Amino acid sequence: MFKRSLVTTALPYANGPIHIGHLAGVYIPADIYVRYLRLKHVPVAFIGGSDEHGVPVTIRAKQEGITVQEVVDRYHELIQKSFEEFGISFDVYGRTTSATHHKTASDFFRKLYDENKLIVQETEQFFDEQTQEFLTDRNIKGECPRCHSQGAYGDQCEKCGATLSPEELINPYNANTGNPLTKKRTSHWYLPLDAYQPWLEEWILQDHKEWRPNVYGQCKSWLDTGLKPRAVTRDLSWGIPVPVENAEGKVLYVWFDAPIGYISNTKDLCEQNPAFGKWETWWQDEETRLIHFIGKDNIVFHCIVFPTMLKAHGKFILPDNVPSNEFLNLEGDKLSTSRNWAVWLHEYLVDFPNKQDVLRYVLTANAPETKDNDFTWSDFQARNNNELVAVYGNFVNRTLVLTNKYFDGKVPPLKNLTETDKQVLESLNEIKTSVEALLDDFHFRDAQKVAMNLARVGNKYLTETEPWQLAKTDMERVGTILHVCLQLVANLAIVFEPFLPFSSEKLRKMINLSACEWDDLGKQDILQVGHSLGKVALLFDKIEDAEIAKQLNRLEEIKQANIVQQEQEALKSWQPQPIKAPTDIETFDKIDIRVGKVLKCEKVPKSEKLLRFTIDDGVSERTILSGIAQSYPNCEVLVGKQILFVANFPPRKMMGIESNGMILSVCDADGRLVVTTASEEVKNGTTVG
Ligand code: B3M
Ligand code: ZN
Repeated sequence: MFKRSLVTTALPYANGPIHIGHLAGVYIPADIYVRYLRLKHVPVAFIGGSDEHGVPVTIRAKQEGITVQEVVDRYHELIQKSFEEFGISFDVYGRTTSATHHKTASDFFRKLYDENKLIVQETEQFFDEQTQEFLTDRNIKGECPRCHSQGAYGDQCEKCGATLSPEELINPYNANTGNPLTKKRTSHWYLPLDAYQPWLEEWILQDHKEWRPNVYGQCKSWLDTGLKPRAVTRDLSWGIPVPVENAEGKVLYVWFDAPIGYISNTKDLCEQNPAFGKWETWWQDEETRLIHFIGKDNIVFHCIVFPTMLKAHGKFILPDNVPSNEFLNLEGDKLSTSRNWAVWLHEYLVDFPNKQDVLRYVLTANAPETKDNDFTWSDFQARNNNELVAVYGNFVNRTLVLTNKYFDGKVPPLKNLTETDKQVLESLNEIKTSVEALLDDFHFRDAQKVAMNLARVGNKYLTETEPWQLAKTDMERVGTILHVCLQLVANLAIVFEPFLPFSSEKLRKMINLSACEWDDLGKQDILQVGHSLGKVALLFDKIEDAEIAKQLNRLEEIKQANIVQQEQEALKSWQPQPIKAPTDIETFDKIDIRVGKVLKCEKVPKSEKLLRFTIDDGVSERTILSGIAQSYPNCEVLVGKQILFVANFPPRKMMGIESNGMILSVCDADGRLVVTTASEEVKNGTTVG
């Protein structure tokens, strides 16, 4: 079987900081897994790095008015620091702008090219005549054909989540300049995925039935649809130049070079640290188990495209598993870097210093392993206060404080076990096998739950046996109870080590347990009688309501800012409606449009949209309802103004009020409705025509 594990995590684009979605979806599960393997003494290489090519970084450079190199330098450093701070224990964290990577990716392409494993195809692509550049999906924006929001990207609408192609966008334009686009022919190299379809079907659908249902299902649906050749080059200036003749202005497609980054970064690791041996052992020896941790939007690349590249190349092993999570939402909305809808790791640590493990705990407890999940600040607070503080921390603290108080901080002897004591100790029997079985299957949530249940058992035992009461009469009994509790505490320090490494280290110091031996997990005698404890401190602290309110306020401000931004987006791409089909003057004449004066204007109670107008129509007063309330939050300003209205529509009841006519208004580019009027004061009741 396998002798070693090579664990990779998706390379985040160096176009912005890292948020909780990244952590929950990829890096925490991968880190738990790797820490667990290390504790079991399985040789492992944990590979991470930044993805510094592709369009996202170039867009960021344009937005910030700095060079692309400056963007990737800035964010690579920030991302790497965040990972370190949260204890993501990479053996190497590389970058795809490194010399090693450029050479590795170039050579990879060149080998496929030389062996005729790639094909050339000419297609039409969107082109900006003014800037003389081809536009990739992410650089094209327009109106979403599904939800009709403005500013949808050529590959995806961030508003409704639809996957799009730029052809589908209504009024596509260059996202950076706002220029309209034309089509132009260009040729590219393609990986003929279709040629590998039969092999992929066997390798995935037959040989990897154990993959998570979401991963297996997505692969199956791609394969059922039928694979097509995929372009592996692009017309761009930022990236790895295509290493063949007559390819000026073309670079490797980011999704071609980025996964090769796993190989390049492994090369750098082995170069820097001889303990890891030769990189070829990690990538070319069948006894290495390759595991890719990714988010669900990366499944096709890691299960179909990259394996096909590896297969075509011929010298590499293939992934054995690709544990992929679904998405984490934030307070009910999709996380988004561009809309700043996120909890950024570097900001989190400013507000919650030293609380890395709280976030690790909550994100694992609520991990989107089988379906999309929601992160809410109230759940964060509840899990901290009710689980980490009230169960785990409380149990540990009571145990250690009582041991200090009654036994001078030394492990007391175990005497005359009762049935309860035995039952509690027996709960240790299963812990190792059950946590291991879950972790081996990538069920991190459930594994952490098992660990937490051990703390629950301890907490309940302590509460029920009340050693502080017994201390008045039976010190031997108190000693036995605390002895049992201390063994649980030691087990907790071990079992939580992969999940909550900072707290486990802190706890090990408190109980004076120098090394964490996974093999000790489940043992009832980890701490010997007479063993001295260390200094006791609180393992977790309560999080107050005010801290949560602060976070919710911040999100509310972001929401408001996004609304403003979306309005500006809409203005940028606004175009007049096409002229309607021809009609005639007779048809127009049938509509009786008149001038009237607003005598009263008020909001209709319980309606968000309706305003109730009382109009002087020149003959009498009439009531007209109009759905423009959102455009006139201070509708009194309309009183005294003249407006235009349709006078001969039949009466219509809305919200129990009869409306006699229709107020005419125009819709501005940002969606605001503006009432119309004659350019000078005229008699009420005069007609338009
Ligand atoms: N940078 C996309 C992403 O961050 C991409 C992953 C590359 S993994 C080889 O979702
Ligand atoms: Zn949409």
